[in-house]
Amino acid sequence: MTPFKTHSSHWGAFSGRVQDGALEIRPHSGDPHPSPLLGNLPASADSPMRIRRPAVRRGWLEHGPGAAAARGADEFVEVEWDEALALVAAELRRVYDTHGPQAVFGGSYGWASAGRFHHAQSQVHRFLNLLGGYVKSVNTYSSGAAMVIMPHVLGPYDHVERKSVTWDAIARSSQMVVAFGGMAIKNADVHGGGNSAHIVRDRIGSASARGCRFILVSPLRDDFPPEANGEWLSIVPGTDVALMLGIAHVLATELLHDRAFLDRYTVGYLAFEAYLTGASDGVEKTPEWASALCGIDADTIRTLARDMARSRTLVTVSHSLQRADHGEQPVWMGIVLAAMLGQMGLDGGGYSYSLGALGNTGKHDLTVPLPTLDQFRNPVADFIPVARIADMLLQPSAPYAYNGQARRYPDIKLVYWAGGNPFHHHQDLNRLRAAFRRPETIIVHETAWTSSARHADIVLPATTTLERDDIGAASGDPLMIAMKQLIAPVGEARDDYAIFSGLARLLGTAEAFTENRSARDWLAVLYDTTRKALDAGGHEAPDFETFWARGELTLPVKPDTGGPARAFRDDPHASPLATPSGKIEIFSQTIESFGYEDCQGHPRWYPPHAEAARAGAGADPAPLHLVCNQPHQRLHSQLDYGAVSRATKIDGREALRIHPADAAARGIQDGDVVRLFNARGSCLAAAVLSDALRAGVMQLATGAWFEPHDPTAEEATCIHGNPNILTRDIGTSQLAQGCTGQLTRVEIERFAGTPPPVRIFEPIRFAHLPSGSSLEPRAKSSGK
Ligand SMILES: Nc1nc2c(c(=O)[nH]1)N[C@H]1C(S)=C(S)[C@@H](COP(=O)(O)OP(=O)(O)OC[C@H]3O[C@@H](n4cnc5c(=O)[nH]c(N)nc54)[C@H](O)[C@@H]3O)O[C@H]1N2
Ligand SMILES: Nc1nc2c(c(=O)[nH]1)N[C@H]1C(S)=C(S)[C@@H](COP(=O)(O)OP(=O)(O)OC[C@H]3O[C@@H](n4cnc5c(=O)[nH]c(N)nc54)[C@H](O)[C@@H]3O)O[C@H]1N2
Ligand SMILES: [Mo]
Repeated sequence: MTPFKTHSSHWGAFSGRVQDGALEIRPHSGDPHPSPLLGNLPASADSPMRIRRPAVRRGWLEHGPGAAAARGADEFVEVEWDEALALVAAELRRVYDTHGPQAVFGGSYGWASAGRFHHAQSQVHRFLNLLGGYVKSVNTYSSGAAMVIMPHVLGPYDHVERKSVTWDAIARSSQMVVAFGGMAIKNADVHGGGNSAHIVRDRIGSASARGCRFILVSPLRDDFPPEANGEWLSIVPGTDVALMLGIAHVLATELLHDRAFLDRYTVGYLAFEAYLTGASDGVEKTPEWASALCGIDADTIRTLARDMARSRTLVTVSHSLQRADHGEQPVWMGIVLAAMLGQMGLDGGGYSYSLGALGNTGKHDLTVPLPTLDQFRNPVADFIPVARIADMLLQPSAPYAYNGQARRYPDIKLVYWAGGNPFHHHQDLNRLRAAFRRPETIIVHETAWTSSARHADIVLPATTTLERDDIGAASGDPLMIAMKQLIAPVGEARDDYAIFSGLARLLGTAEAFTENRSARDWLAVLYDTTRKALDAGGHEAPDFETFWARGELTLPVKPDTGGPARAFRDDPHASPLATPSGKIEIFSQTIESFGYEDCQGHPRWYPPHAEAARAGAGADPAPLHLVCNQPHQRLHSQLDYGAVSRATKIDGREALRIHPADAAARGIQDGDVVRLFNARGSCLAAAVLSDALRAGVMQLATGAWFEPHDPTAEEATCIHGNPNILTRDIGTSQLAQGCTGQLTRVEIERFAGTPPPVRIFEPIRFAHLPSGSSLEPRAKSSGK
């Protein structure tokens, strides 16, 4: 019998072994609710989707670097590693020498895999920094709007709003949790870097058993676990700010708001109240006004407001709410609502951003630092807000606004991606396809033939964590795990570290990049940061070999003291917020001074953008809301070819949930293949009728691998069911320029005729160049 070895992943800690040729996985014994997503993992060992050898796009081999309409439609040619590394090194040298580091985009956004050393982003950034740097990206697709507005109004992101409220406090003290966007249990299944104990379900269950009410504000009924015994307020997507304003109006007019708290801890309430009452714009934000927008009746809003004022109430705002038009507003308005209730800093009350979206948020902080690879300094100052990638590639040097700055897009010649899938994460994929035709060269390290790999020029096969040793650790997770290699590298796949080391040797930066250490040497070196801190804190601090042999180590956590919100409440002078005023900014002079019409001095209701007309659509070109949320069956696009994800497909197609009334109006039945379309594109999916949705709302999770029916078409249809062919590629506002992919509007019809079969998971067919043809790229073309 092969022994089990410890390992970890974004879905949780586990141990694994190969038995009779098959990978067997057993969740960590200490995990009360292991994630079903672990079931996708075995596919990464032997799927035909794994990239087995380096491959180069045929057109790039034949014509050299340059803008290329064929990207995404061309064939690939498999090459030897030596050849691939030589091509990449020569191309990097050419671009750095001719155009400088500001022509290289190395943002490389994405989740990659757990593991502190083989973390793809750290590796690619360290590597590119030694070559002279790269244009980076700032903020995330997760919380692009929140990360920019928070520092203006509440303090640095990930400080007050995510460090103050724990699950223990909720289980102990909350009487009401009003969750805008819910706390879908599927989301807490994952945490970047690891999640060794899935506790959210139990904590919600014990709070509920104690009598805490959980109010779900969402267009979907299943955005709470059953343990919450939740009360569902079925809201029109994109209208939470209107509902919050309606609640605030009741609090203000019935004098249920905490004036003493507002005076002591906030600035600008009166300017906001003038908006609430209509004194400043002529529109009173009554519950009736709110109801007409958000679809929740006025009396329910009134009762909710009164209940919130009389209970120990926690307001939570999900990531999803701000991944939409004017996404800054619900984040800010949620803070204002909580401030009016006056409970910030009280046990189980106040405000928490994105609680429930990731498994470790709301757990206790660690007291020791985690092992972290130094990425060195990036000499290039230029950056883009992460979701502006297509704008950047399509409009070099075009001006844009961001957080008070007047900026211009850089002119990018080379794109380097390791550990992310832009053809998963970005919006309006037809526009992204056009953008990806522009650079001279695109290099991707991938484990699998994702759509991003298929749109690259040079694809280098990376190992997954199963094929290497690493250290698993994540913020908020007390277990550090020895991630031991479980299987041999698949095909000729190499670790990202080995790939970059090979390139660094050709480019003369090997000594600095590797510091003459093997991967195993690095693990011991990185581990030592944590070991030293443990030792200094008087904790057990085993040496690396002891940790490795044991397989895991429990790290110390901070006590539950109420975090920065409690400190601020206890003494706002000694522990001010890191905002310009040191207080909660209900009115922000800084934001007002930017002069943006789409994000002004205090939170407001901004109507959503209208949809453009499209041929074939009725009077309203896109009458239905489409919620494009996170998938329960996988993490983003990762392992969409795994068993758990594929079991949820219908004839290989992604399932779309539609309300029975909307289906009936269009003659759509359960299991039908449907076509969704709007002004940007179209996709097929398989209809599932469900009354867990508000009528007028459909839901298609992200992550089905993009499969264009005709990869050469100007406007491609995705026949697999990727919603990002439909979403809009615009920023949240000029303030944050965040991703707005969560919501879009569409029309839907039954697909007439025989639907094309989904073939995205069939093995790639490689081209074979005629013998004697040179692998050296010919004379390079002129570029754009
Ligand atoms: N419409 C819409 N779009 C969205 C969202 C939405 O709500 N709606 N949500 C957004 C959010 S919040 C996020 S975070 C993004 C997620 O977007 P991404 O993080 O880009 O998505 P992943 O599928 O996790 O991509 C990670 C990639 O890294 C690869 N990988 C894994 N391990 C390794 C490794 O060791 N080395 C290398 N080289 N590669 C590796 C995987 O195969 C995978 O392709 O999507 C965003 N997109
Ligand atoms: N299983 C799984 N878990 C994940 C991920 C994954 O890919 N798979 N991704 C992880 C990542 S990277 C992130 S950033 C987090 C994201 O965390 P979130 O952004 O919070 O997650 P989503 O599932 O996209 O959205 C949560 C819910 O918000 C609701 N919602 C959508 N629009 C509105 C609206 O306008 N108003 C209201 N009130 N509700 C609305 C939807 O019904 C949706 O189910 O999830 C993490 N967890
Ligand atoms: Mo995310």
